[in-house]
Amino acid sequence: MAAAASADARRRDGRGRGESEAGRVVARFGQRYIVALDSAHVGASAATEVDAIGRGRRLAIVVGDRVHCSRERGLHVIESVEARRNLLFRADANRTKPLAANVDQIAIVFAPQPPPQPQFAWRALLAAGAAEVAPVAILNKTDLECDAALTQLEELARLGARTLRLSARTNPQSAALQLEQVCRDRVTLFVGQSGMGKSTLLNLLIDSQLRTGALSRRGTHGRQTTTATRWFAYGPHGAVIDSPGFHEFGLGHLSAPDLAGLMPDLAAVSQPCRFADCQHLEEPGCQVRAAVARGEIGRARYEFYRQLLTQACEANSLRARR
Ligand SMILES: Nc1nc2c(ncn2[C@@H]2O[C@H](COP(=O)(O)OP(=O)(O)OP(=O)(O)O)[C@@H](O)[C@H]2O)c(=O)[nH]1
Ligand SMILES: [Mg+2]
Ligand SMILES: [Zn+2]
Repeated sequence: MAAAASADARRRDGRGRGESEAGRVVARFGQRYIVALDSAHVGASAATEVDAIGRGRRLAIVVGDRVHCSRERGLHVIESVEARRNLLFRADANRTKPLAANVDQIAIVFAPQPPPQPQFAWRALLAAGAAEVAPVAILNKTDLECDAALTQLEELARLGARTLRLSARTNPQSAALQLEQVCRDRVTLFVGQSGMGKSTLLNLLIDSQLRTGALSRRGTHGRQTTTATRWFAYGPHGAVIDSPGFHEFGLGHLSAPDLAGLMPDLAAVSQPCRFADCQHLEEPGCQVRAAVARGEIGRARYEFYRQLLTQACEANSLRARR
């Protein structure tokens, strides 16, 4: 069975570069990748994870990609990337970078300490909506005083996220059980600002011991403990992905009209605006602004929408100029 499966996974590479093996990109370090060859799922041996490079710099390769590799002088070379189901982006200063591909759900991890930015979770919810993946909001460190964080968790539930309250430190067994139920048979991308406990939570689920803040504080200079996104097979059908803490999801690929549709509180306004193409800015007869004035939509959420709209317009005009 195993031999047949791996023989199936091999095929002649169309460019005549010899045997081609299918696999999954599980990590990326600059221009180098780690690929778990499909044979790894059968034997579950670490030896079937191989180092690889991409064929040419133009081939965009992301953690989570399904790829086909050839072998050249002992080195695996990624020749092609299969079409992705979805792709998520993170944003740094002025650049947007791919984060991971082919995920089923996003686990947004936050905690009372370090103080979370509400906009991180808001942006994550939009990114999830745009990629058509389910959001799960996880409040970790419930052993700390967490009234404000609980309020945020309730808000995220109203905005459509499934929610969990966990303490990896004081109640690891319950945390593991709840995570297992959420992550089983699915591909779950764990995201959140640095120090929220993503790696600590993942250590409850998988065999590898990921570095966490407490273990590696000595000797590290940066603020992030996890430095690279990493895919781990979880059971026969699922995977969990650890990612380094980052500030925000990249949403520049969304068009202005998409934004309000992806915010459930704005989309829920029952009356249509006077103009069908209303951007909910200064237009007369805007029902979104009316709902803000009545207190049905929070001012912070509306300001967040305006900020995203400005960013989307800037990204669009940048694209148009290229
Ligand atoms: N009090 C408390 N501390 C926790 C809990 N879970 C994790 N921590 C601590 O929070 C710190 C950060 O944990 P990490 O798992 O490294 O956080 P991370 O989100 O992976 O951080 P980055 O890799 O930098 O993005 C460590 O000191 C953990 O021991 C918890 O449930 N309660
Ligand atoms: Mg980490
Ligand atoms: Zn409007």
